[in-house]
Amino acid sequence: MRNQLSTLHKMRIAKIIHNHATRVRAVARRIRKFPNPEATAALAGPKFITRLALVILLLTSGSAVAIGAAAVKPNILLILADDVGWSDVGCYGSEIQTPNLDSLAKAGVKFTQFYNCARCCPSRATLLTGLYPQQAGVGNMTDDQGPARPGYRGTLQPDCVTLAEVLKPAGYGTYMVGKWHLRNQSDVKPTDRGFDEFYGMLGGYNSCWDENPYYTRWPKNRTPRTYTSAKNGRPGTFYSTDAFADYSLDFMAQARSEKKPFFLYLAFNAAHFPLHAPEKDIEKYEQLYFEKGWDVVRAERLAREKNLGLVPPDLALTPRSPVPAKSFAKSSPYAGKENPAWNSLPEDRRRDLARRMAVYAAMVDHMDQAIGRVVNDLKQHGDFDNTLILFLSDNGACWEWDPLGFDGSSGPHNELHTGETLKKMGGPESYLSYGSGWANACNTPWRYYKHFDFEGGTRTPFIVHWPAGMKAENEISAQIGHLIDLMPTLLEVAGASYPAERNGVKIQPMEGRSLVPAFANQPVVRAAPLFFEHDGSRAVRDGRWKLVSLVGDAWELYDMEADPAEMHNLITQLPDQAHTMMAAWNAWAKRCHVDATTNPFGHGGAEAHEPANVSPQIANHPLVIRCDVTTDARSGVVLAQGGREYGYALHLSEGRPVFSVRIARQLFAVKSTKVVSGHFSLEARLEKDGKMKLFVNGTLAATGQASGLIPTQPLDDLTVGEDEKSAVGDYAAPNPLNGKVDNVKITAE
Ligand SMILES: [Ca+2]
Ligand SMILES: [Ca+2]
Repeated sequence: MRNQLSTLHKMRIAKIIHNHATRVRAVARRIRKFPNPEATAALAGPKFITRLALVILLLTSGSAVAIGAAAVKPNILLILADDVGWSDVGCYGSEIQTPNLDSLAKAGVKFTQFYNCARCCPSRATLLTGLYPQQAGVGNMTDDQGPARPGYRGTLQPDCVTLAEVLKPAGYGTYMVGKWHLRNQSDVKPTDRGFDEFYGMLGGYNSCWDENPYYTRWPKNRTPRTYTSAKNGRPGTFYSTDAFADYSLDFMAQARSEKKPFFLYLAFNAAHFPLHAPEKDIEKYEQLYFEKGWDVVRAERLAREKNLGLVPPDLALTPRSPVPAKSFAKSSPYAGKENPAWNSLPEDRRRDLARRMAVYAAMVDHMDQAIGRVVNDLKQHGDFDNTLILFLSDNGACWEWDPLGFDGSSGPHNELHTGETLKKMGGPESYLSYGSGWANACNTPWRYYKHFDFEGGTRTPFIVHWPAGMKAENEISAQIGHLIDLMPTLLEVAGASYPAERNGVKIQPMEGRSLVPAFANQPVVRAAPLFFEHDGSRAVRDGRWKLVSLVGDAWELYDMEADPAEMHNLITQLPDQAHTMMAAWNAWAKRCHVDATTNPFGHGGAEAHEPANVSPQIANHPLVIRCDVTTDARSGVVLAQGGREYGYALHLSEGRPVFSVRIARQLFAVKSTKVVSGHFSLEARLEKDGKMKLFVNGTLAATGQASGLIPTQPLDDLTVGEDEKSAVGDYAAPNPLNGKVDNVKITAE
């Protein structure tokens, strides 16, 4: 790949987001008023549910008593999947084999209307704190958007507590395994927020095959397990999902030896990109997806969902979801159009896409195998009955960034794999996503995807299993619930209390309601609607009604009982209902630091990027960076791409040019011996073996050695004359240069 960038401009792309609420209200006043339908109570669900034979044997009458029947505090196993869609688990209609989750559901409860927060970081913040993401300070990703936007600081704020922090004083051993994704520059780790032990990935996503440097053990003085990483394209003994199961068993053993009940937060990175899975699991699915394609898979999943009683029997298959014209997708020929029909694609493309989906399915399948190992361990030690097991996903399936998926790093680059190279997809040398066509299928029957507040983004499978605390037989609950409910639920089952303050700072009150009554098929009474905002998308769910908008778009209103797939917008028919919900959303936004209208970064943060023509794709490429500089300044950034984790920068320090490279947080810098000023040219090279060279006016001025090429596409875009957001080099960002930079040319070979 050759990727050149010769003209540079400022990266900030101002986004003007129109809030149509005012206009809608004006229209509303001109329309004849319809009677305002009675808002239904939280327990009201689709009528078809009542046709199911539900066998619920309470230990005694009333859920509180049922809880009390568990004389010993239950263990709590909270399992979170990553980017797994609503219909990806077998018991939610999938063809993917998940026998372990299916058997938990068979002896437990499946919720059909449970919500997350549409994206990795906000969902994790809410799950752990019981607050809306913006209240916890993580309304977007891990970028710190500054004190003017307190809802978007990128890490948990001082005025909230985590599940681990509340369960620990109640006598629990608190353990986390898996993906954290809740740290910005403050670098807060799980062990800083109440967890006794941690093993996993502090960041958002990376290889499932290479342990180093992406997976770490905290506290630092613990002896980690030893695995071998992939070599020469062949897997070693490390595969993240298996390692997570290993450490889960270790931590459960630790709790037993300390005679404590445990809280284990097991946050898989399956099935987030890069899609990586063992070949034997991929093989189960490759031919199946080639033969069926996403259109047949969508139809079959919907049929199974109807048979399982998860959706109304008359629900029609929605049209294929659109490819949002957003971020990298802006340069895609599919942007703004529906996903293409499977049969419209040529055979080689269908083979490539079938393999992508097979790797994804294999990740889900293998996650289920790992859950099976944990469940078996509980059974072997007699802990299975009194362990409350909860399973859900942090957001809907991921569309990034068009129907063909990407390769190499999150971005617009796609490779059509054919013949023998197909077999390498999913292995250690591959880095791929499966795209919006398959994501659409994984969210069947809902519309849209991860990022969005339509149901495809926010509705999660939710399975609850706890033989000692509730007796349920393949029960389905249509009660509406949300991640905010986990905090009060787990407090209740653990007999723990919500503190008034943490480290002397007053804590915000919980937003959710305990789901314990729902475990006993009793209503959860909810005083307020549920609210959503992410990346400017917005939603309100209030009983049967849902108000929702795409970013910068007008509100739409849906009757979720009659139209759960959000197909028939009632906003003009029911203006009063819409108006009431808009006002509620606005009041919530004001109360909870929610700001959907402006984003100083102009994009969605750590997982999002500006359009493809802005920053070169540099992952694993030798680099040649050239430019002309005119300045009398002694310090400042000439250019930078990336930040504190990965990237490169050319900058001046005490009048001397410096070439800095950052790889997995480690800084490699070479500094010219000569002082420069006035007009001069710079050229920096990062070579295949990690050798660094810096030329000033065509003369070699410094050499050094980095650990290799930059292995991943940096999160921060290329900026000239300063280093936006986090700093690559040994200076405080943005460190602007007072001068002129011309003729920037970056070659990624
Ligand atoms: Ca996710
Ligand atoms: Ca930066």
